[in-house]
Amino acid sequence: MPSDSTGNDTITKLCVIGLGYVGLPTAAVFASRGLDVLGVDVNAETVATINAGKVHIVEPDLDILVNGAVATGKLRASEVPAPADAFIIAVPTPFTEDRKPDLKYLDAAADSLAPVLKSGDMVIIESTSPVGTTENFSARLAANRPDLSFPHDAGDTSDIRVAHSPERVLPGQVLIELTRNDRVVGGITSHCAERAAALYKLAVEGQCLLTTARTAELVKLAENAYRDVSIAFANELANVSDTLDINPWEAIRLANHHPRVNILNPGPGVGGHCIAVDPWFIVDSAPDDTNLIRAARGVNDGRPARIAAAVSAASRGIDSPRIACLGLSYKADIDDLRESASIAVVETLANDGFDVWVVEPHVTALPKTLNAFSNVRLATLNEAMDTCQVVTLLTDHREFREMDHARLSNKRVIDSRGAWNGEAR
Ligand code: SAJ
Repeated sequence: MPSDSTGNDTITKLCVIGLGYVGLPTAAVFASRGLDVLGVDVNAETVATINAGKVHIVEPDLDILVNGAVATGKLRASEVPAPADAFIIAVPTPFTEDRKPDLKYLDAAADSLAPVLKSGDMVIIESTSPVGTTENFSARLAANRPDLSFPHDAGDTSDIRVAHSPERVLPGQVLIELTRNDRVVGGITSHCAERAAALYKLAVEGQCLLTTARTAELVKLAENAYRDVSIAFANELANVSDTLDINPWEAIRLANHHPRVNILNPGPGVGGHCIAVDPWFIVDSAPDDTNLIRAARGVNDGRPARIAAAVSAASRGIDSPRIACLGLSYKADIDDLRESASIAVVETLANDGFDVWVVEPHVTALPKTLNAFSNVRLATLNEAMDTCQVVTLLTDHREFREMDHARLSNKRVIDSRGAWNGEAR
């Protein structure tokens, strides 16, 4: 690897492993800064799509960036890693059915990149990870490559540097947040952190905040658990308000006039691949110290059943009720259905035997779990509003927020998001 005037290694070749919601934008941003970037994904279709200058995920402006990077030859994709100066790992870290971290994709990434490592290289994990993962990753690489030294046992003089720098980007604003957000960079040693920060400084306008790998791992988990607990508080207030027959959105709006109070918005539950998952990584690492985090998960996971029960109650007395469920994605104005609480509500209603008309403008077919029900169909907003006596707002897409409220006048309405001014609950 070449060195700069200070004797530090310069990075010209980058390999990004995992080309999903985080990896592909990251690869494209570094390519746009002039690095030679190889994106690696196990999915051959994804690789072919990117090499054709196209994208397989919906994210504002990503298509233009990827297209430009591929056209200039700065970005290309492959199913296998190749030698580079630095490696960024952005593979999924889901949880198992019993809510334990499932690190099989990280293990596979370590095994696939180990053969191409050479002295002076840097490896950075961006995937959200339980505390200790980066050190274990370093040990796994070492087991694959006994000819090289690694920082978990060789310290600052190691041949390879290993760091953790969690992604913190918000879907829908990934390219902006990728460059503008501050970046936490945790090294197994301080030298590892400094070298990883030098890479990010090529693309990041925000600050690079240096720490240890273990702290960086906890920071990311803490951010998402904090948001989960905050949303759980709002959802618990909605449950309380329901019992006491109070409009929760009005109560929260009024409470938020206090200068030190900022309660979030209740909803049908917490979806997405991060906030509904990451808190369990903390619980798994410290089960006796995490009562609050666990309780928050319970409150949020209980919301879909609560909303479904409210829909059931609103349908009472109607002969063969038809239920419109507006929105399936986990939050507004995106197409991502992962862990969506809206889907959980529809599933419960379908299991209860209701005739459910789902409206989701961002998809062309129902997900498999809902397709299995003969009493659930995908409909247009007009079809659902013309047909159904009960209307449930589950995901507050713009189309629904801006809908003419007069269309709701003869309906029984459950607004799980408070998007229609909480005028009906
Ligand atoms: N939600 C509510 N009420 C609210 C806010 C959100 O019910 O007041 C719900 C949403 O509808 C959704 C869920 O919570 O179902 C999560 O949405 P979100 O917008 O809070 O977060 P994500 O999952 O899209 O992205 C989060 C972000 N983390 C934080 O804000 C701390 C993002 O910065 C992370 O990069 C991302 O997780 C990740 O990849 O970990």
